[in-house]
Amino acid sequence: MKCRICREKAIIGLPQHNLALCADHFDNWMLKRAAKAIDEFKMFTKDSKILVAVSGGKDSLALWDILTRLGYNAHGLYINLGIKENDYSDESEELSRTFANRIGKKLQVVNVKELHGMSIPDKAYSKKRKTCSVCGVTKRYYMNKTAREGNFDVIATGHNLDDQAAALLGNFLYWKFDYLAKGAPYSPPLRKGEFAKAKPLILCTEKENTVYCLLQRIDYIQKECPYSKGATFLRWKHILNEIEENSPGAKQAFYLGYVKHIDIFKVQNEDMPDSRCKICDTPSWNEVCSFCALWDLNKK
Ligand code: Q46
Ligand code: ZN
Ligand code: ZN
Repeated sequence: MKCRICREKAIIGLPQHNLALCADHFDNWMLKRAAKAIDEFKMFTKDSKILVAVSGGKDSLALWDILTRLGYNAHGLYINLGIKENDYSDESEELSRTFANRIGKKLQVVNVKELHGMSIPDKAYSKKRKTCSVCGVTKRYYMNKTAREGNFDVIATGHNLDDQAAALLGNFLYWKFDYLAKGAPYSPPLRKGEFAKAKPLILCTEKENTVYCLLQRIDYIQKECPYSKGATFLRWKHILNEIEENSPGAKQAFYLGYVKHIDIFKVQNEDMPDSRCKICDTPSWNEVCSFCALWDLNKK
């Protein structure tokens, strides 16, 4: 297999693009893929202040690296969830800090247990709630808070094409309209106090992000979060991989086709009240937002 551009030995085949590339041309191609997504979906500009949600995994570290190399003003935020299993949280924090030092960028760290006296899994147990739901509410809150306090313009996350397409398949199968309205590559803020969310690596696959990290010698956490992705999600991924193998490009066509028609699902979000949480003053449907209720801030 030879690189389509220079005819040297290719290190990766990209059948969905009818392409094979050597290390140098693949590296260049990844930068262009991210730049294309940023421009095509009007995510941000070189003047924007970007907060990258860093988990220590390959997707978010590849994203931070690519944005920095493209000349964007991107700072990192790492949220330590206090997950002890497999030393997951401490190890991913360490890798995120090491990477931030390497690229000379600022990494802000929020430690949930230090702030609230309890880790995410312990909170979930005490509230009899699913760990990922407690995690989601908490991460969202701290991402918005950090963005607000640091005067950021946009929050960028490392979502890749495989994960987005698998989530989309699951949401379509069960017609989850709420989620179908939220899968865009770029979501502008709906109200004051909220932030735009961008997914610059949305055109890149998991494999591409992994190869990028290997080539750039980015040390990322290889373990999955112990609470991650149930069997159902992995099944959707597996099914899409089978389809992709026989029809290269199907995964991207599936996701981009949805993006083109996403407005069909948006109707439900139109009448958002402009109410705010009486404790933290962030936009909220209820008097007390889900974060303040979860962490019992209304009782203090
Ligand atoms: S980090 Fe948090 Fe994920 Fe782990 S606890 Fe669940 S939501 S799986 S992206
Ligand atoms: Zn080449
Ligand atoms: Zn609140």
